[in-house]
Amino acid sequence: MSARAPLPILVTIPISHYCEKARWALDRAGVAYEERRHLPALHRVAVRRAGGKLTAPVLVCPEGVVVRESADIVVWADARAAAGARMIPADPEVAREARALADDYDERLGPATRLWVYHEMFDYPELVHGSMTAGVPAWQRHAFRVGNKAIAFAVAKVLTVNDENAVAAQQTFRAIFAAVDQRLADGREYLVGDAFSIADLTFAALAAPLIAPPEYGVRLPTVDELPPGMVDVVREHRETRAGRHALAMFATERTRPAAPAPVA
Ligand SMILES: N[C@@H](CCC(=O)N[C@@H](CS)C(=O)NCC(=O)O)C(=O)O
Repeated sequence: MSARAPLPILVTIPISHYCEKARWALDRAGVAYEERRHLPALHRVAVRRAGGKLTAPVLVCPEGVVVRESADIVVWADARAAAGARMIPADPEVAREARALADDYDERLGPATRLWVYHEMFDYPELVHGSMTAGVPAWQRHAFRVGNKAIAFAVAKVLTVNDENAVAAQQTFRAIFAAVDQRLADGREYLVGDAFSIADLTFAALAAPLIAPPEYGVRLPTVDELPPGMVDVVREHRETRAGRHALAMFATERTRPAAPAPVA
């Protein structure tokens, strides 16, 4: 009887939208992996041990390769995907356009939605308790119960979460949504070319805090559960063309995992 081959390990912060992007790409490619989940701030030890720098996700492949950026994890997964599940378009010109859009969402949309959500959720730890702690080791679940304020302060300091930056973040994501709205105005089904690509995946994953998709890899608060400062903004963004596109990508393209349950 042969032993099961070791699986790639994905080190994550379960609620993180960059980590959702990596899970989505691996799930879509049908790659089985083991997810090791950690609380923000506490993730740094695991990320460093895995050979990463400071941020999650990090993918550690059985052959020793370490992939430290979510965009590179998408490329790694894409190389293992069946023809109908590819995320990098075959045509080099289309691929260039899709990757340029994805890079822009990585640089501007992801940080903006994250900062805004941390700002709005700061006083509501009980709302994110489930998504923050889903699948993390038991001692971290306990740490969140007793130390969620300290963790929130640490994250707020690293990300410079304050009122002024929350306003700027909202301007950034509104501008990106407006540009995506415009791109989709001709009725196209996908952001680039005629198939789902890294551009749709990256936009939808990093827009998730503004659209609360039910298919997200961990359970997010529903729209009706959101705090007062968020609910109207989320309702508004779900109704935009860009928001509807992101919701549709989650509904139709967010393949469920081939992976075993996360290891606690
Ligand atoms: N460019 C990175 C960004 C990832 C990122 O910012 N991850 C966040 C979680 S949403 C993180 O680990 N932040 C914690 C920290 O910087 O300490 C990628 O695409 O993988």
